[in-house]
Amino acid sequence: MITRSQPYSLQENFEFYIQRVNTYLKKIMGDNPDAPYGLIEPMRYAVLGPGKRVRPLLTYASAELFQLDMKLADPIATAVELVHAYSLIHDDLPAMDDDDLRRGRATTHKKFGEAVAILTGDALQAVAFKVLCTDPFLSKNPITQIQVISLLARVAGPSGMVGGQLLDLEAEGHMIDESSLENIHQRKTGQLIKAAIMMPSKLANSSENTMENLDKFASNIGLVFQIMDDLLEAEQNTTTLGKNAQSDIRKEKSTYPSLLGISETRNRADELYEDAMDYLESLGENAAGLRWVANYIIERDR
Ligand code: GRG
Repeated sequence: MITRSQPYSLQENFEFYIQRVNTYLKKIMGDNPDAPYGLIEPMRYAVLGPGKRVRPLLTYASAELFQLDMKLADPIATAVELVHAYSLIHDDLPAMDDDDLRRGRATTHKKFGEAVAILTGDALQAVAFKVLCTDPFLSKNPITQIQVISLLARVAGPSGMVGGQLLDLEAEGHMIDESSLENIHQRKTGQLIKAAIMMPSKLANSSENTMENLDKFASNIGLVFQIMDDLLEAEQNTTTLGKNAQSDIRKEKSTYPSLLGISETRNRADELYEDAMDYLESLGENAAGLRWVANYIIERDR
């Protein structure tokens, strides 16, 4: 029988979950005994910095929806954050977005050098998959464990995040239409966010209807996340964001604000958010955590 082992619901105490994933991330960072210190230090720097932990929060909220034991959610939340941390390191590299500020601090390549930053990203991606493959709780059901691992591999790979990054690079300096931009955003950002929500569903016996509604919610909220990222970058200052505002303009990237203007972009995010909320409607009270994180995503200021 699967039980809840956490004392709080997410919407009542999201900080509990942030602490929970941070504890797990710290433990995992200390769990590479043969790795050179020259790699451990930048790995810790990139992972344990002050990120918002939105993806882990979505994983825990989704686990709440399915009333899963949170011990099953820990490795998923950790793995998704490790893949995210790796993608930020590589995204900031000179060959990519060439940014020097991330989470209010020097980017990993600025602090440790470019070669070490590349290797740090590579190492984090491998550690993410090691966590999922070796976790004792997930390993109790190898079939669902493989489903979780496959989903993360798919969204992180050439059809997902890496493919999205390539399309994003190719689009620099060109004006693209809204559907091409949505395709890039979904691959580059949306799919990992969606996976953070859908991976716990692989461990639950849920109806087709629940899965369909959750899937649509997850697609919408993944896109809302990146549209809000575009909007914040256009409107917010560098200090609040902890990364360079206006970086998209410098790179001549198409963004929702550059295509639609600020107020239409806000409307688009609101519409997608409202639809996302409608999809959650049928999922009942246990979806309260997902509602809370979705609301945070659209209300956030950084
Ligand atoms: C293999 C060369 C190579 C690249 C990997 C870099 C990459 C593929 C993909 C980049 C995907 C990417 C970084 C998308 C941006 C997503 C985004 C909005 C990041 C910011 O997320 P937040 O706001 O950050 O959650 P914090 O710092 O709070 O964790």
